[in-house]
Amino acid sequence: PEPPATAAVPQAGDPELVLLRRIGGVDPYSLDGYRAAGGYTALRRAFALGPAEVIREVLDAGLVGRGGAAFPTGRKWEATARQPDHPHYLVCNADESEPGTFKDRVLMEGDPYALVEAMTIAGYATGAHQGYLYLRGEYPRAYERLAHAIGQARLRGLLGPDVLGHGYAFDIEIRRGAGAYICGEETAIFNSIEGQRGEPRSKPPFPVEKGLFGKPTAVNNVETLVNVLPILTEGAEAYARTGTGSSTGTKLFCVSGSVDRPGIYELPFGARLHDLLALAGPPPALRAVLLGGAAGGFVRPDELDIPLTFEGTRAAGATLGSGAVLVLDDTVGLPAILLRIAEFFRDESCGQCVPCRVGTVRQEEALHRIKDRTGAAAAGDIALLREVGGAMRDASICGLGQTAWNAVESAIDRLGAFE
Ligand code: L3W
Ligand code: SF4
Repeated sequence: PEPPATAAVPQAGDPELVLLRRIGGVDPYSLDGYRAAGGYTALRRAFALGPAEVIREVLDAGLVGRGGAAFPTGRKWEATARQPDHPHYLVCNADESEPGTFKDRVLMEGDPYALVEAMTIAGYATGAHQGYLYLRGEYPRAYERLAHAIGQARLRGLLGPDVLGHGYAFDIEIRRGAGAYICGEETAIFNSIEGQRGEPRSKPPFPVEKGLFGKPTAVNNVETLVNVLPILTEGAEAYARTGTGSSTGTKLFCVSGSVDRPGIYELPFGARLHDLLALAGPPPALRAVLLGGAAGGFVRPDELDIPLTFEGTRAAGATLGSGAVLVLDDTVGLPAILLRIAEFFRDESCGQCVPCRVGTVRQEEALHRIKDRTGAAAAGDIALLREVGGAMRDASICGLGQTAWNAVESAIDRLGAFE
C-alpha cells in the first residue's frame, strides 16, 4: 500500500492543543507564568463545586485512565471517596516505563505545576490529604522541576494545611523508583512506597478499598490527572465533545521507530492511525506498527484506517495501551524485535508467581530456537509458545505476566512471523 502522505505538524504550545498547550510556552520554574497561562483556575472551580460535584464532572466528561487500562476515573474517585476507612491517599503513577512511552515525561518536565494542581484536585475530590507522586527514577529533570514546583506551591499556600484559604489540607511527597518496570504496577507502587519489595498484590481488594498502607487509595496516571484541568475549566460537556462516545478528549501518542519526526503528538480520540503517521513522517516501506508498547499488538500496513480509540483498537485486535506507537519499516527483523520484547519481560518479571517467572523464560528460549527457522521446524515451538502464553495470560497475578505474550501472539497471527 501507498505510505501515508506527510502532514503539517502542530507545535507544542499551539492553543488548539489541550494537554500540550502550555508546553514550551511557559517557564516550568515559574508559578506566576503558570497562573498567567490559566493555571489554578481549575482548582478554584473545584473548590466552588465541592468534592461530589467535581466527581460528577469527571464522570460526565467520560474520562478514562490513560495508563493503558482505560478504567473510568470518576468511578475510581467515587469509590475511593465513599470508603468509611481513613485516611484516604492519592497516588500519581509517574513510573512511566512502558517501552516506547514518554508522554508523561513531557508533561512533567514542561508543565509541572499542571500535575501539582491536578493532584490537589484529585485529593480534594477523593478526601485525601496526602498525595504521593511515584516518579520513574530515570527522570532526573522531571524530579527537579516537580520538586521545585511543589516547594513553590507550598510557599504560596497552594499546598499545605489550608490550600488557597479553603480549609483543605493537602501535600505531595515525591518517591522515586529505582529502575524496575514492575514498580509501575499500581499495587507494587504501594509496596515500594511502604518500603517493601516492589511486588504486585493480588486484586481484589482493589486499591480504592485497600491501597497504600491498607487504606483507600486512588491511583491515577499523570496524563489522566492532567485531563481533569480542562474538564473543570471548560466543563464536562465541552470536554466530551472532543473524541468519540467511549473515548472522550484528546490523547498523547508517543511515536518512535522508522519515522522522520519521532515525538509526542496530541490528537483527538478517533483520529486514524494514518493521520498520526502522516504527522510523524512515515517510512517509505512500512512493515507494521506496534501499538500499545511491549504488551501491545501489531497493525499491518493495510489497516492504517483504524480509529485511535480504546474500543477501535481493541476491535482491530490491537490495543491503545498507554499510547506507544512503534513504527517498523521493511528493513526491521521481526524475530529480533520479538526476542527483545521477550527478554524485556523475562528481565522485568518480579518472579513472584510461577506462570510468569517460568513462562517468560520459556517464551524467550522458544523464540531463540525458532528465530532462524521457518515452517515445520518452527511449528513445535510455536505450539509451545501458544501453550505457555495461554498459561501466562490466564494464571499470572498481574498485568506483566498476563500481557507478556501479546506482542508475540499478534506477530504470529497477524503478521505471519516465522512463516
Ligand atoms: C475499583 C473495580 N477499581 C479495576 C482499577 C484498578 C486500576 C484500573 C485498571 O493496568 C494496563 C494494561 C496495559 N473497582 C476495579 C477497579 N479497577 N477494576 O482500574 O485496572 P486493570 O487491572 O484493568 O489494569 P492495570 O493492571 O492497572 C494494566 C498497561 O497497563 N501496561 C503498561 C502500562 C505502562 C504505562 C506507562 O509506562 N505509563 O502506563 C502494561 O500492561 O496497557 O492495560 O487502577 O485498580 N472493580
Ligand atoms: Fe510478578 Fe510476573 Fe507474577 Fe506480575 S505476573 S506478580 S510480574 S511474577
